[in-house]
Amino acid sequence: MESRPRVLLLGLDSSARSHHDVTAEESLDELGLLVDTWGGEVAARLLQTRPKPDPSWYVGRGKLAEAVELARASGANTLATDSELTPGQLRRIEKEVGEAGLDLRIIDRTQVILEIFARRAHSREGRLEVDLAQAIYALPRLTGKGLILSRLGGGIGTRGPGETKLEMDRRHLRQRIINLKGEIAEVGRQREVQSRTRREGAAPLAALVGYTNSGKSTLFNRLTGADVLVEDKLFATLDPVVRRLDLPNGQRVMISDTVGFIRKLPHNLVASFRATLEEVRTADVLIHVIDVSDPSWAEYAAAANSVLVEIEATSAPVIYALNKTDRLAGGRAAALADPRAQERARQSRVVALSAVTGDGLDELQAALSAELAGRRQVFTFKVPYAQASLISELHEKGRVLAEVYEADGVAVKVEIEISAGRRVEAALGRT
Ligand SMILES: Nc1nc2c(ncn2[C@@H]2O[C@H](COP(=O)(O)OP(=O)(O)OP(=O)(O)O)[C@@H](O)[C@H]2O)c(=O)[nH]1
Ligand SMILES: [Mg+2]
Repeated sequence: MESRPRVLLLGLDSSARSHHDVTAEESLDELGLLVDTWGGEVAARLLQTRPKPDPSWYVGRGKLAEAVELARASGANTLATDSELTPGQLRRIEKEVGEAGLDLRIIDRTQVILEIFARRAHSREGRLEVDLAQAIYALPRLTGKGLILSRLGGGIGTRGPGETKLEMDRRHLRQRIINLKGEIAEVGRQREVQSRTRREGAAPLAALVGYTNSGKSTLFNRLTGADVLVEDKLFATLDPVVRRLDLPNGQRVMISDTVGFIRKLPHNLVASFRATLEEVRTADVLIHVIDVSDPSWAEYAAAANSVLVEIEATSAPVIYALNKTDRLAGGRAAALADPRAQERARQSRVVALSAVTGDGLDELQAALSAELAGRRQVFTFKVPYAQASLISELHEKGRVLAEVYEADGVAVKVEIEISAGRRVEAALGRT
């Protein structure tokens, strides 16, 4: 087994932070969790306070020298920065570190996230999307050494006349990006056809969204009896799953679990995941899961919200699920009494629960029913015996309130989604 990389975390405390951001310390803590998920261990950490990043060096040049010494002293073999480095910053830092005679791999937050995703994505589409994001990230950072390309499985081919190694690598990588985009478009078309068939006339869709590690999969498993991987790591879930859930009032919904969001999510990755997150964008209701046991939960929720804005998933109503209340001294009541929760409750439904103990799950289901109720309506049909298959369809999709067998057919009173009811109406009208 390869030994775990020993990582020095390097971050910036800049006044450029917006007011709803977490502190630089918290951000560096999160980088530590990312590094842990990535497979490394934290050897040391260093923060510099400065108004904004140094355009050439990220931290100041003096601080970088300090980092190099700290890496040497703590036996680190990797240096991870808490923000994405520009290609220029990366090159200069690598050169400086090399001149100091230290064998230190430089990696930024973006690449840590990309490598976690690369290892954890299992679906074909997910893999293609990560490959694409990595290729786009790598293109301006090629050095001509061929290292990145061999890692990406490209770089085969011949050098054109008068072409340098670097130019050839760039050309191959550009071609790879074009190919990947083509493949993704193809897979996306297939998925769209499948999901359209699945959605047509089917139950409404509720999507679990929220910051990574907030407890979405735990809640998903609780609600649906599924067995999705739950881990105290970031990005345990990458590939979306959808399951059926029958609410206590008989309403059927589809519920989806998907990738968690994170602050500073690499932009390419958001772009590539837009398609996979289609479940989220087309959902009828979003359940925004929040780890309310973290004092800074409102900042995490805000970060998750900005990803929702970025993937254009803002039209569906949101139910806030304040999770992990078993960890709060005051339990669920304390979560609901929190002014930040009350502020949200003025606009949306807010429930407090614990996915682990199951407390408050009833409230969540009731909130879901209430949110979806508007989408249902009571219809009265007379179904001729020749079309009896419609009766079982009504039972399957709706809640049958009365059913009387008469001479010329079955009189059915049913509460059902308006769109499904309209379709049955049309089917009956056709005869
Ligand atoms: N105490 C407590 N822990 C919880 C609760 N819900 C989830 N957890 C824990 O939180 C961690 C993350 O849970 P997951 O369900 O994997 O979180 P997730 O939101 O799916 O995370 P990603 O898939 O990584 O985005 C696990 O260690 C869970 O056991 C809860 O209600 N109470
Ligand atoms: Mg998960």
